[in-house]
Amino acid sequence: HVESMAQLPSGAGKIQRLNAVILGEALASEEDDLVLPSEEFSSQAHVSSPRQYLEMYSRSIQDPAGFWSEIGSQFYWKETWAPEVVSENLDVRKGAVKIEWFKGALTNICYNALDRNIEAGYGDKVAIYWEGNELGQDGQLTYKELLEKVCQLANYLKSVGVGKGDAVVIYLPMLMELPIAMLACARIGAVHSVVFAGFSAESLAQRIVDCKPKVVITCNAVRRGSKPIHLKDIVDNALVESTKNDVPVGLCLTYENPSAMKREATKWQDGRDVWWQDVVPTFPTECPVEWVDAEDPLFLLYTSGSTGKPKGVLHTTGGYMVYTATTFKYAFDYKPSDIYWCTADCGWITGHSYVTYGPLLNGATVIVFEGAPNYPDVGRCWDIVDKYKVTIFYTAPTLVRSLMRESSEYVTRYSRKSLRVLGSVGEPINPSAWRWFFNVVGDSRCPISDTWWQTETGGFMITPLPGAWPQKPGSATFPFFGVQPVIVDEKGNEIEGECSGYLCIKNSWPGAFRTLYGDHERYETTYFKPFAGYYFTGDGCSRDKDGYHWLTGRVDDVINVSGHRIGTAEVESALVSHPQCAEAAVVGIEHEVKGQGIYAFVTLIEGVPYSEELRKSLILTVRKQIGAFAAPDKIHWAPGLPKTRSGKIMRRILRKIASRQLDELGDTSTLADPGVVQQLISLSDC
Ligand code: 6R9
Repeated sequence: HVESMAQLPSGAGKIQRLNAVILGEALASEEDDLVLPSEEFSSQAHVSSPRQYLEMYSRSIQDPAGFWSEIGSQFYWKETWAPEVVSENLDVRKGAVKIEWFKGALTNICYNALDRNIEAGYGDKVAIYWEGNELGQDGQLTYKELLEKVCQLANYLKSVGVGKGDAVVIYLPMLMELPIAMLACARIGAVHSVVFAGFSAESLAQRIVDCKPKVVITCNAVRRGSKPIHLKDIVDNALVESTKNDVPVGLCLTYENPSAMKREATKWQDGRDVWWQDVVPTFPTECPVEWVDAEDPLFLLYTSGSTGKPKGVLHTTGGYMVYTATTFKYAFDYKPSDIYWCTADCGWITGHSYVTYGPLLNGATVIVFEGAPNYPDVGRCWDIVDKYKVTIFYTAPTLVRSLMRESSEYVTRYSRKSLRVLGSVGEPINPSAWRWFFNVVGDSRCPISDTWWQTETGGFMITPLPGAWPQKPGSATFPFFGVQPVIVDEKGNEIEGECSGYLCIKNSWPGAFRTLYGDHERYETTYFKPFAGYYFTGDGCSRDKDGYHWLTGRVDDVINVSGHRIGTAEVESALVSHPQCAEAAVVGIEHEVKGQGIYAFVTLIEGVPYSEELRKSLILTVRKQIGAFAAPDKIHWAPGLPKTRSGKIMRRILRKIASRQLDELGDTSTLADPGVVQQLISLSDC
């Protein structure tokens, strides 16, 4: 793997010399650690060397239409596309932003995920292993069985008048019925909008009012950890609210989840509510496919912006299908014998692209886990890995860090020898968490795919291809095929070479979102106007001398201290490298002299007491790793951090606590544990 010189195209097809991967030099300078893939791994990988990556990447940039046509033709299309494949305008100055891939072709993503794989001989292969909240509570469906379930629900939905283009809101926990419902909608051309079942009635109502679904699909209750949550009550409240806003929903299809709640105990509205188990199984197990245009909408997924109401990110069918399947295959080096587990919930984009569509399009066996990773104890993940012989494990840094706080005996008591690839998503993974994940969980054998992407991008954008490149802990490495990341300065000028700035993308890729539902103007303003001619990601990024990309967090989280731009993630990473620090979140506060100061919330390893000495030693660590200018002005001891149910730290709340604007905390109801906020406030003066 020691390639002396490699070439990495960057910018508009320009080939930039990459002084990459000169192993001896990089290690000698001690600037970065390289983690080399093993010979054994690389030799069996889809992409086994930097050179092979570069060849494929160059082709994807020089001839995107040819590159994606070739991959696209591996799917089933009722009618194929015109030779153009892609038509795009990303430049607001030239008129409306418009992105189209495979326009005019007819296909169906459910057909491609299920029927096509069954025809290819995967009918009796397990599509989904379901693991419930309780130990020993499980189930499974083969591809054939999954298709039958999907068809029954699709037929039911048709019978109640749901057709092509109609919206269906899905508010379900991680039961098999969640991917079943998504696929059933896709089969009949309906547009699903999954709302994470941790959202409040108010948030659910807001989404219902925006997309006006014909049906809401939910279940009566769910148990997460030891806590039962009555989902149907939340839906009831949301439907009262949406009715007040002139969006009454006539049908609430409710799955009875008997291990959480009996149907007799469920509040019911006759005429509107229907039990899934009473109707769906009575429908035929075959359902003809609705062929849709590649550019017909597949789903809407609401995501929060920095201001205003949630945005309905709209993805269409053909490009999304080709892109999620291809990124899944390469970034995880997927092989048919793999058993794949992604811990994300289908309520987020990761669950759409990498629990449901990407893996199933590849004919993969997927684990759907309903429970919590710390129930009954913090070894649960590794118990599941051993139980199903998981080979690819994909999770978020927040989970890695929370497990790191506990004794590694919870990990090492399980074998984990089936694992071969690990993955990370959702936020930058700090090098110390990366190392723990790599060394402890993966026994220093499994490459880590640190996949950078967004709800808007549909699939991976910057990601390692395991086996291809040496890795640098904490770097998402290089762009995926067809993706042209550029780093621009405030004025929107592209910066070459070693640099940091705003991350933008030039040209479109098949998985890109096409609009914000009902608000194309906001789509253009938010994403295409800040730097004309580019898609603006909202993230900061630096590129090192070897061309590796380092995501530094949202630019709204960047702090400017005495003219030095500091990514909150950089300071956090330095703090958590301290042996007694478990987790850290950093925000900017106003500072008289420096413009902005650095305010750090720090969670210590279980059992370590707070002390003045420790405070000094934490600050010293940051000074040493980044520089004196990055030393935190304040360390705020935090027994816990405010996180959303998907594990993202709510910096908005931390900023308010840091600046003592306690009456402006805003909505804290979507936090996994709203109690941590009071705890933090009471510790403010320590
Ligand atoms: C997939 C997902 C998108 C934002 C994105 C960035 C952060 C995601 C990351 C990462 C660094 C990674 N992010 N993956 N930052 N390294 N590997 O999480 O989508 O919920 O829309 O969030 O998450 O800041 O802009 P979404």
